[in-house]
Amino acid sequence: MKLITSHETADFDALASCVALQKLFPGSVIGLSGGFASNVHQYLTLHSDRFRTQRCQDLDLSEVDLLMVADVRRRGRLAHVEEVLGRATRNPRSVRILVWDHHPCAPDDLHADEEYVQPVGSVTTLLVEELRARGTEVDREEATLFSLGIHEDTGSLAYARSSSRDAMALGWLLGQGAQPGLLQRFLRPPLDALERDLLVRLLEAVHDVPRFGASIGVAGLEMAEVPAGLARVSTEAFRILPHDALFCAYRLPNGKTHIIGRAQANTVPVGVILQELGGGGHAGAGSGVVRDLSLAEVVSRLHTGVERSCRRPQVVRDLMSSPVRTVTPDMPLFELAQSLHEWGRAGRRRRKARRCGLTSRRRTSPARGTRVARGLELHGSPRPKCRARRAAHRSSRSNAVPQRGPPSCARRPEDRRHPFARRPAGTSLRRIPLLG
Ligand SMILES: [Mn+2]
Repeated sequence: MKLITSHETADFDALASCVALQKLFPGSVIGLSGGFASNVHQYLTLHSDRFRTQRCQDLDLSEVDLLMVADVRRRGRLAHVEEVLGRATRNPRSVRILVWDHHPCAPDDLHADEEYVQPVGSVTTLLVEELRARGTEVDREEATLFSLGIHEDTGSLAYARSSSRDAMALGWLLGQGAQPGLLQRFLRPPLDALERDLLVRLLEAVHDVPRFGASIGVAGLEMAEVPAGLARVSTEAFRILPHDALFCAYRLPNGKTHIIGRAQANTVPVGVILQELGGGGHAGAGSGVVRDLSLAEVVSRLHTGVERSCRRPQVVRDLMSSPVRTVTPDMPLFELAQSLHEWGRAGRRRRKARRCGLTSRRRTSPARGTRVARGLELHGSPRPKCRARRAAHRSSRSNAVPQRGPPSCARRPEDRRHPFARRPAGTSLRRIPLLG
């Protein structure tokens, strides 16, 4: 038997890629775990006669000699075909395994005979490209289902992992008669009453991860009953909340905890964090199921995963030095320079009447102090910004100074004795009279 399968809780990308594989391998059977995302379940209720899937537990898996796996290659997410995988490990000749996937590598990846793994937004894209290359006919229903797969996994080409190949596959499918009117109905169906209640509870339960502030949120909920669309409710909460990433843990009455993670592009590696809890996914979206842990333990493990995988955002305090020291405007510069040296600080607040400002060790350095003492404060000739103008300015100054400048000012003996000559009391920094 040729068996096609995908991950548990099949989404549209999983179903579409299985159907596309069945076209490439006529006579094969689609066997899944039996769990579907709510919108896929709704779609199959209407199209079960057109796209037939079976539950693996209803199939005789001992007859499988070719196993084709789409949209997943992690063994942990393929418990429903563990019998076949175990047989392949013990006796590799008894079964061939082929894999089509677009997820990043994980430690428990299958060792397949052939692997077709490409970094595209949706694995359906890879199979649509193959169908197109072989000139296989695709009817309207198939084109619509394949479009649903690509749209769902790429967020209608809005997710960061979307590629031009996904867009080209969608364009080709439209040409084959895909019905865009059905996309909205199945991709973003309205929430039902149970899901709306859950959304309200979820929004109230979200708390910020300490040290990460409002950028990462975690929520843990005990569930008395399970609405169908946990993933949809989590996505909706993520859309409403201001967080860059959101992790929702739902502890079900059967003791399992479902975790769903969502993140903005290039912020939090959701897939990596959920991998540590036995789940998986991409940088922007992932999920997992945890058994044998209380809700508090799951939430604590999520916090630990975030701490380990994310860098805390820098805050203003990281750049500030403390304690803040102030000086009075009438403090002589040489005293300030000495204090700065003692404090080991480069910058200092400078109070001037009612205004506050900053001064620095550089501004009170001996060289500058000498210039101040000599009355050569820069307000007379500001330094030109452009390099060429600076060179011209330097040469004009080097020519002009010998004739123009008072020869005595640089040679005053008290200047040499102490570079920070005390300026007369009552004069401000910008009103130093020329000495000499
Ligand atoms: Mn996928």
